[in-house]
Amino acid sequence: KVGEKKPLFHKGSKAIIWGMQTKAVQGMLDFDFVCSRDTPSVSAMVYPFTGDHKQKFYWGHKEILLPVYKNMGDAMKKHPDADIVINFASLRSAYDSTIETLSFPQIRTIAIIAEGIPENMTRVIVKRANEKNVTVIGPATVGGVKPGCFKIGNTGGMMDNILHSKLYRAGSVAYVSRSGGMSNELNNIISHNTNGVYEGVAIGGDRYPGSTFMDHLMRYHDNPEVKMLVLLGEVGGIEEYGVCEAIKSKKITKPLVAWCIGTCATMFASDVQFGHAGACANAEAETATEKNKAFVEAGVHVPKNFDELGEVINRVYIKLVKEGVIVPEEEVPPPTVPMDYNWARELGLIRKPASFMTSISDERGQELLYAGMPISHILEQEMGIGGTLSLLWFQRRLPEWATTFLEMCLMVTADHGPAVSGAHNTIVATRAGKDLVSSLVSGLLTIGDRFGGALDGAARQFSEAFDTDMLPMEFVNSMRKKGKLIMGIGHRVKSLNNPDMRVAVLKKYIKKSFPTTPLLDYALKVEQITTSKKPNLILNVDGLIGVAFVDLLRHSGAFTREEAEEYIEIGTINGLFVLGRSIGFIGHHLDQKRLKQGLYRHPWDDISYVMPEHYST
Ligand code: Q5B
Repeated sequence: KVGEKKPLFHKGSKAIIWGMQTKAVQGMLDFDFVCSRDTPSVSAMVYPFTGDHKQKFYWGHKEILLPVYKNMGDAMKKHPDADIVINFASLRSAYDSTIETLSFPQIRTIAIIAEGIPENMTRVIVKRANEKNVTVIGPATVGGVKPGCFKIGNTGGMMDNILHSKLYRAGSVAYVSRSGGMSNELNNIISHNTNGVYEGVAIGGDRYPGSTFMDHLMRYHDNPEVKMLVLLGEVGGIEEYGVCEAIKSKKITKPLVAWCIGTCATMFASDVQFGHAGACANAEAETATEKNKAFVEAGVHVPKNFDELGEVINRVYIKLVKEGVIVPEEEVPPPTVPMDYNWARELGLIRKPASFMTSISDERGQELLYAGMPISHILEQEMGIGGTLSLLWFQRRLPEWATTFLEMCLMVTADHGPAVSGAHNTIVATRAGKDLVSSLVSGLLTIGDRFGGALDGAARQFSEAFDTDMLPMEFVNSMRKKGKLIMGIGHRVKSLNNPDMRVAVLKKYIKKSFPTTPLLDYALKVEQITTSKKPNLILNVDGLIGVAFVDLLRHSGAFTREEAEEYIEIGTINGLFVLGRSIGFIGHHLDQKRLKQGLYRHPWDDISYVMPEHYST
């Protein structure tokens, strides 16, 4: 099977990937590109959980599309040149998908990445694969790599590692290891002590791997391009003794450097199970120490410890160079592969001005932050809606008297019955069958200068008059002269004779709790003048909140004067009415739904139809 003449991987190898492993596929395509392959090594992906579609990948600078099939049969039919399957299925589905893969004769190699496949199932896979002459790499492996030709999935790591270990071109040393993680270390050691890796396979950490050390060593041995062999075994199993036998019987004659990791197991009083399922010595012969001894006895090049592995590999390599067995070739720089943006940013190699800025919240970490404060603290400290609003609108924690004021504003503006413009619109929209958001928005869009949206205007007009030392009477007269209404003055139904209790309650609180209220006092003097003309020209709820808010911004000590002016300038205060009244609008929407109110049509007798006279009959 594995030892057959045909190489497992070559520069034209094509694979089908089982699983939506886009990162691994992009890694393979980048590897192909840096190896100067003409075409991508991935033909298609199989993913039973979505319909057939295409996924976008990079081929160097270009974007390409790779097909994804729901059905493995379709992938095989459409890509008859693919002879490798890299199976990223989870341990639950890896068995079934591998057995299915084995039913397609075009597939000669299967890499199974999943860890934890039950051993009895692996043995069935191995048996079927052997019957069909298919090489299985894994399970529980990262795969393998043939520099300059093909890499399985995530083998070799990121591009910087691939370049560092010169995996873009072939060397003369072939290795086999159990561990996928350690195969990366071998790439590093071998590339720095020899002319590089010819091929490397990690057979996986299970007790019954799909292919064995000997399978791959013999494959390498039969390949004239491979001049020396490296084996990295580990504690557990007796595979290594087969290799020793092959050396003794001269089945393997190429120089072999070998080491079994896990020698520290002897330092423990009891048996040690290392990370891999198979990495446990069930007998003395399975210990790393015994296996290393056997290697020495068989005449293998064995370092004293893992740290010395590179030196020993280098010694053997230098000897082969001196003997002329290996002729190092001149280095040809590989093509540049554009670096993945996220990776480059992680490495700190690039910077890019953000197209989006925020300074109020951050959801990226373990806990959501409002203006830097973890949400758990906000709840623990019972900061309430007022505290939350102060963090998200003003990026600071306002004193309690201020947050209570904010909450009172939201409460008094929450609703003012169904007759006001906004609530009416919400109700009409709801009765026309609109959903909650549409109905709410329909009401909100009514808020403006005349209805509920006079808070900012009042804040601006009153503070401008106050700051320019205008007497209240001068202010009223100047507005009349300009033909402008004073924002925050006047109400349709509330007046001196029918006082607005919302305004009364709020005013009482403000006078009691605010450190000072110069603008409110000024506005009350204006109100005295306007109400003397008409009793409904009171300082209304918008006006009261508007001017009191300016007093809060200017005199709470929480804002600089510039910040206070900026908040007035950018139109902050209407937000209180918008937020508060949303509560009421939602209430009206739900109410209409609950009352099963049908489509609203305005009664004719409530509309005065005034047609131009010349059209009347
Ligand atoms: N006159 C609110 O007007 C209203 C004057 C004025 C000088 C003024 C009007 C106005 C400014 C905007 C404002 C917020 C349209 C109101 C709110 C929330 C609400 C609503 C609810 C809720 C009412 C009669 C005479 C005329 C006018 C003069 C009127 N306003 N002069 N400055 N501001 N205010 N909006 O009653 O000589 O006869 O021609 O626009 O603050 O929206 O409950 O309904 O919670 O939902 O229709 O409370 O005041 O008065 O327009 O017939 O005017 O008074 O020039 O003088 P009215 P008009 P003249 S709170």
